[in-house]
Amino acid sequence: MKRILTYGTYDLLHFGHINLLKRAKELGDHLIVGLSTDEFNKGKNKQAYHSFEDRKMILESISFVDQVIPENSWNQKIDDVIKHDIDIFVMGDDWGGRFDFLTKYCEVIYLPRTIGISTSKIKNDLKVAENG
Ligand code: C2G
Repeated sequence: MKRILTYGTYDLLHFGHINLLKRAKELGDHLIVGLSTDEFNKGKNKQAYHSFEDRKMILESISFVDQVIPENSWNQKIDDVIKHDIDIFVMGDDWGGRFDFLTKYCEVIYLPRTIGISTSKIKNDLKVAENG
């Protein structure tokens, strides 16, 4: 039973997010997502469109997401890896190297980001479309 952990804001869910979660789940049997709280997002200079509760409900509806836990600090990853008995920590490679400190506790894999999509691109494209 391989247990996988990843983190993110997952706002305005798009195919880049789904590609990441799908590939993460394919690495094991149980996928846990640490979902950034609205408070934590402030620290990431992100203002999510959907609230934490709504983003959580959306993620929980994805068949290959097994569990969603709150991410409310940069410093919870080691505790989460230990507490949830994680075998593999996965992030998109825009985070390449940033979480190598976790290699003491579990395998760390950075997966290639999906090119051409992001939540900020969606927001910008909608703004341009609206302004004509
Ligand atoms: N992602 C991706 N391809 C995209 C967009 C996002 O693979 N086109 C991946 C990111 O690399 C990340 C995950 O999808 O692994 C979630 O992305 P965000 O919601 O933007 O999360 P982020 O703000 O990067 O938060 O502690 C870690 C942070 O909470 C990560």
